[in-house]
Amino acid sequence: MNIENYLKNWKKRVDEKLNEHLPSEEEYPPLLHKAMRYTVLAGGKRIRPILMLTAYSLSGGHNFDEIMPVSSAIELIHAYSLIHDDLPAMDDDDYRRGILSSHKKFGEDIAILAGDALFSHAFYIIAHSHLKPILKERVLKTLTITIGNKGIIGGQTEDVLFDSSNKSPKLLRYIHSHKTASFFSASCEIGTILAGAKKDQILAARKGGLLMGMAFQIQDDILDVEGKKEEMGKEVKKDNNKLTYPSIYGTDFSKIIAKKYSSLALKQLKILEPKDETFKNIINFLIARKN
Ligand code: GRG
Repeated sequence: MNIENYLKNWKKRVDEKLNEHLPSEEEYPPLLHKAMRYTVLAGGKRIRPILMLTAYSLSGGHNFDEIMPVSSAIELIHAYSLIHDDLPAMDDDDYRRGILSSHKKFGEDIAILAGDALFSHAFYIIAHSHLKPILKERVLKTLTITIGNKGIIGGQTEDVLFDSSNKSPKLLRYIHSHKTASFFSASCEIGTILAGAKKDQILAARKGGLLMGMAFQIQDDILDVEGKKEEMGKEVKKDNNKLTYPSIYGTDFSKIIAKKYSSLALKQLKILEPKDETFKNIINFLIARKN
């Protein structure tokens, strides 16, 4: 399998759906809708929706039209987190996905509102999808725990509160597993739920996704040290004072830790792909990526 083509083909399909699911700029109020579309449609790897779709397909799901709204919702929530993460009160980033970040383009007020609107629109899309009520309920339970105080927001809270002077590996694991890996975990898990997979497959997707997300965030930390602005689409060396894997372990050992998480992830995900290597290829792609 050519993983680049696999990701490119899914990204195209995810992008088409996102374009459909987002409100048009003509709808009132136009500036809000312009800002919502701006960050979402600026690019991005669409890795979370693709993980959901891959887990769904490997678990025997085939009704993609029915489940695409959930993949759009996942990407809208991700875009919302990026907009808020870039704000001066958080990471203070001027660029995202190769263009000005939302608050630089539209001002902080509109960027905050665009993020908020993407968040609620994600749930609007799921509520109006044609999924069976029981599936909607299970998806919402997984998604809301993942993005809330016990998930991404909890992780981000500790991320903004502690800097690299705090050398606690436990705190670092909490931050990375919550602010980033939890969303990978939920994306994989939701794919299996939507396919009606068995309990052991759902659990494997949840655990494997979490381990993959850890490897992904460690690579993200490494790219902040070693990456190039042009490839990353945003400033690099921004995490100098942050609590990251390189700040505790250095970049070389961080690479070894990322590989370890990748192989642990693969062990879990093997249950979903006894004869397939899609997740294996995705993981290898993610830890070798340059953006
Ligand atoms: C409740 C979702 C939510 C957010 C509120 C702002 C915030 C709290 C959390 C920030 C979480 C965050 C942005 C973590 C960093 C994760 C990360 C490495 C993002 C980059 O993801 P990629 O590489 O980006 O998939 P693209 O642009 O390819 O989509």
